[in-house]
Amino acid sequence: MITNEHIQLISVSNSLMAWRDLREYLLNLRDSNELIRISHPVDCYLEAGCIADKLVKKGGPAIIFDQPRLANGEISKYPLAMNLFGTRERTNKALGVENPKEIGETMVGLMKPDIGGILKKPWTGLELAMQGMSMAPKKVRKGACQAVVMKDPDMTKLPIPTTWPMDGGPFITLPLVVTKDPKTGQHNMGMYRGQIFGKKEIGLHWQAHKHAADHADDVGKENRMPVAICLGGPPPVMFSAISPLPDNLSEYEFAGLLNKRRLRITKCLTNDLWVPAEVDFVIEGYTIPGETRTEGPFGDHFGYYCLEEEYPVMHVTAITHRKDPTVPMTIVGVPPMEDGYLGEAIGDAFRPVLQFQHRDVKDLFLPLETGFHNLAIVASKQRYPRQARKTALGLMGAGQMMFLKSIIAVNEDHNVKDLEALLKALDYNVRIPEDLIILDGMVADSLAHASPWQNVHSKLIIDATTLTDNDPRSNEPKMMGCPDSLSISASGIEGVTKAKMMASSMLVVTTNIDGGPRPEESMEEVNEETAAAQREKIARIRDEIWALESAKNLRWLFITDDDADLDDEHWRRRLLWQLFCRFEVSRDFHFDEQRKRVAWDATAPIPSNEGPLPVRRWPAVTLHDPEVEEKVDAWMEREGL
Ligand SMILES: Cc1cc2nc3c(=O)[nH]c(=O)nc-3n(C[C@H](O)[C@H](O)[C@H](O)COP(=O)(O)O)c2cc1C
Ligand SMILES: [Mn+2]
Repeated sequence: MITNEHIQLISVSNSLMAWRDLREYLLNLRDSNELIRISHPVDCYLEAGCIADKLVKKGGPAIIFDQPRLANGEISKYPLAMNLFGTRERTNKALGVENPKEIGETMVGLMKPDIGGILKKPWTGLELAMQGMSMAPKKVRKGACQAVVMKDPDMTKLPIPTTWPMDGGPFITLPLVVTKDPKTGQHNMGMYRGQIFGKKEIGLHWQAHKHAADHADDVGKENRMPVAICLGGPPPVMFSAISPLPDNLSEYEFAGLLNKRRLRITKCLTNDLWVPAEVDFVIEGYTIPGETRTEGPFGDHFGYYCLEEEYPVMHVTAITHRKDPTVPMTIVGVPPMEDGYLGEAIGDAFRPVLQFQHRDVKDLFLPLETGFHNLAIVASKQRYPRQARKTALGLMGAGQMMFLKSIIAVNEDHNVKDLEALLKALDYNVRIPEDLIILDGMVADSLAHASPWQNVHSKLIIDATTLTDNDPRSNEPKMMGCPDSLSISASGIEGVTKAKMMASSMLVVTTNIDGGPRPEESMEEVNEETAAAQREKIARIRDEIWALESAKNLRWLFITDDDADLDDEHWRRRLLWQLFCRFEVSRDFHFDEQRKRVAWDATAPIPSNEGPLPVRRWPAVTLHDPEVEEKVDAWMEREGL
């Protein structure tokens, strides 16, 4: 007889599997009813991505399109899979863990072998050694990924979606890009999207801060740089490509550790790179140092189209694949989306490692609504005055945390995932300007379109901890709040569409900016006149609110566009995105004369060079094509999805 306990055991062992390849994972999803197959033709152009997005939003299953229709109307020979990681549970299954923090705990275990303990209980050391061994990749002569060699390599035969209507073309959205350090030969595997320019040309979007860009800089002008793009493979191999690993840990070793078996690697046919042998596709080729091409636009993680930029071009020399390959892809855009689950898993997996290096960090949360890089909430120890600020500064320089725009530091017992608690901390603990620390001219994410310059912006640390008893400021009087009637008075101000109190010292108002960027289209040209009018309007609204008697104790004033509906059920989530993805600290933060309060301008800015700091082109928001969306909605309703 099978008892409940048995069932639990079976499901635990199921979820903790090591995956041989993508197929094994897909079969498991099928058997647990988490996969649907679509056997009628579906367009790679917009339709497949729209379906995947809708499924993610509903916490729905993974999907395989068996007949993906290519741009030329033909049906691709290869199935397209999407939404493989679209729920927290599915991501955990893909990683073979019950909670991603197990991954970090294992890594920390490897980083500090407890010598004393190992001597007393040798078997604990044995397990570590075993895990250590599973990290070394294993070279094999022929990989499953090379079972079939495409006669005339042609990228346009692969089912590669165009996910948003204004995208510059189809993009590989889950690529595992392999390069090697020209000096040491150490391989790197990073996920950098690839734009399909033609049969044999692919744009490689490795941002300046990433390992492949580092390799490219060291190649030397006279040499070609070998590159391979792998698709598919065991899910932990894919996860490894997005993981923010330290410089000295290779993704291949990490993939072995994650998947609890050594990663098999095999040599490419037309260059000397070694690639994971069990992936579904390998696209081999090279870049020519110095050669670039305009890449983008592309609807990206922040919910905006990425601005066009110059990026290297890969020339394809071979395409090989498994006998039964599947092409996995994703769609990114206004959060929440599938990559949100991957990002959350990264956060959970790497928190223990971060805490091992930064011992004051008690907890850390990167809300997916802010695209991960725009906000981190950090619970820090605060044993001595200003310790939390020290913690935040340390994190700003830790690996890919360098991309962060804002950190809110909170007390060590603060629940970092609780938005109400966060508002309370900002409301009660933050004195302006003393608790706002602004760092000008720092590293920015290449995707940060609100930054005044590409890759350079200002950073903000908000110290929302309580002061220690021995802090020089510890005898300051308590701060007061505002009456609720403030929102009513503020709504009456000309130009204010809606006003709402968020907390006793926090007010948010929405407005409509004449000639301002609309979500549907990007704004390419500077327009000094309308930009000046925008600045004036914001200043007027701000000053009139500040002048209200009921605003005497207002410390935070948020101003944003009225495409945010403050009456919507999910308005706070939406507001997080709206506030953090539209503002630049040094440009859009305004203090009053006594500097006791701040206005946070998060209206989409009009491009301009004449303001206090430049506003670059302002991109459109990722929105589905209405016709495609209607068709997809109708189809999903018919199918009961
Ligand atoms: C779906 C997805 C797409 C991504 N696209 C890019 C990209 O186009 N360019 C980039 O530099 N990073 C991109 N990233 C982030 C990198 O994969 C990530 O920073 C990784 O750790 C880089 O590896 P590296 O440190 O070896 O360079 C993407 C991540 C995900 C999850
Ligand atoms: Mn790397």
